[in-house]
Amino acid sequence: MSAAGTAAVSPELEARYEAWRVRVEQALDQALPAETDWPSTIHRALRYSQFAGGKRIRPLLVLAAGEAVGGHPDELMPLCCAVEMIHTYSLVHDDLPAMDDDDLRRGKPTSHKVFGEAMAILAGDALLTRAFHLLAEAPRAWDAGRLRRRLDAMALLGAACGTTGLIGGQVEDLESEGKAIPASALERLHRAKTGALLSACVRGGALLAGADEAALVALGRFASAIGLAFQVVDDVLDATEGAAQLGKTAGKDAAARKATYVSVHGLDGARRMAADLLKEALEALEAFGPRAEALRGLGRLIVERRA
Ligand code: GRG
Repeated sequence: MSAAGTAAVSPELEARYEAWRVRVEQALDQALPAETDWPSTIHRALRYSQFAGGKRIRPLLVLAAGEAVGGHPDELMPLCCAVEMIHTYSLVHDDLPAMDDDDLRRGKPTSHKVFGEAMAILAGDALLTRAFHLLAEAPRAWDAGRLRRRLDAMALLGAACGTTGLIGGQVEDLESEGKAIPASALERLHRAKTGALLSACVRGGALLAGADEAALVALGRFASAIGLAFQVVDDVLDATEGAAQLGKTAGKDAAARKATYVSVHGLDGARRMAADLLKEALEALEAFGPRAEALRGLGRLIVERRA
């Protein structure tokens, strides 16, 4: 994640994130079929969106959460790829004419603009399918404990993507367009649409790294606060930044008369909420000491980002 214009994290920490990003890019490249593999159109389409940029915040959360409880990045790489594939699928489908109808994503024309609607739908489906396929490819030699952790992480991720998570949030988002909804409904929507997957990254990374119950509870508190803060900041950015900065159409929420943290709480109110959520998130990490430094930095970047 670029922290351009902010001093949210030290140059050393930013260099560590960059090294993690490189590993994630390589793992994603290996996990997806080559463009030339049959049937090449769908492979070109899914690679187009998967490698269109993006801050890779979700895999970084997986790795940082794993590190906070003493995990090794190799064990976490399949989950890193899976969450980024799922995230990309959700963006490809969200941009479709039947949903947000957007032309620009990550600074490039959206998938359906380049490959057509049918191929964009299939590219999203393929990324979602590959995410769970990859996680199911656990080596036969693994012991029962390791397999159990992988299965638990898959279940956690499945729940985060389902009708009470990502999809549920998207349903409520579509149904609430043009309506005034109470602050509690807005929070539920955002916790499902954005928070659930972010939370699954943190809890899933910690779980795979062998976290105990107390650590999982504390990291769950961090994830819950940071998951909501992410969307509060997204609403602020949609209202304050331009398309060149965001890499997507700006001001869409207001144009679609969507309830957002800015429309419900005002710009200053939304900014205050994001700062309070960051404080809450950082408090949840107090017991982890220096091992949670990468996670703390991601919390700060999420709240202080400009794109
Ligand atoms: C279609 C099932 C389905 C769900 C769509 C992801 C989503 C739900 C909608 C996209 C619009 C939106 C504002 C989603 C909230 C999550 C969000 C802010 C996504 C953008 O995430 P970033 O900033 O994007 O991490 P990059 O491009 O950096 O990966």
